[in-house]
Amino acid sequence: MLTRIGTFRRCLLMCLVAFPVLPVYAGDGAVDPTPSVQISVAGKATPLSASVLAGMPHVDVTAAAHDEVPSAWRGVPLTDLLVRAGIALNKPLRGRDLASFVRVTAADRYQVVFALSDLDPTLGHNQVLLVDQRNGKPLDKDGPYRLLVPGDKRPARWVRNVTVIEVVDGATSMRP
Ligand SMILES: Nc1nc2c(c(=O)[nH]1)N[C@H]1C(S)=C(S)[C@@H](COP(=O)(O)O)O[C@H]1N2
Ligand SMILES: [Mo]
Repeated sequence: MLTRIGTFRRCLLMCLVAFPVLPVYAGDGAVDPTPSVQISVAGKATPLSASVLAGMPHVDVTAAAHDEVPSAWRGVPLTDLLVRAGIALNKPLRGRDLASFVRVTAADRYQVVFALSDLDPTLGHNQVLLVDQRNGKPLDKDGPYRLLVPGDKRPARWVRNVTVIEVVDGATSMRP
């Protein structure tokens, strides 16, 4: 018959087998091969490393969530990231691209979407930034990347801890 302590030990052993605690080897730190944000267009994923993101042109915006004191945010325009991933937002969208949407996913699986056409400067021209700095410092628990939509009346689309940005073809009736 199993004693109480015997059952406990068996449980402990089963937990260790089911959820092994593996050491995470971080490498020598010279190169970070981990993609920081993944951009995916029509199912084809392009990882964007932290160094590539850091090297892209940043813009500054002052904005406040809820009734907070406004913060100075710095980030990369979402349109620039999409152009880099092959979406031609540097000219007016046409045809079935007008039925595409952009889905942003966070580490906690929170998701929001934007119509691609709302990001087109010749149409909705909604300013959306992928921010990596707040008041001159990296984002801590909300980062390393957060979406900022300064024109929104409440910060529900200010997605914290962004991991994936996808462009999805939403057309159901147009020819390819
Ligand atoms: N990843 C993630 N981002 C998120 C949310 C969330 O649940 N998960 N909530 C959103 C909502 S509804 C709001 S109001 C703001 C809150 O941001 P704050 O905590 O900085 O005020 O974050 C937004 N971003
Ligand atoms: Mo919210």
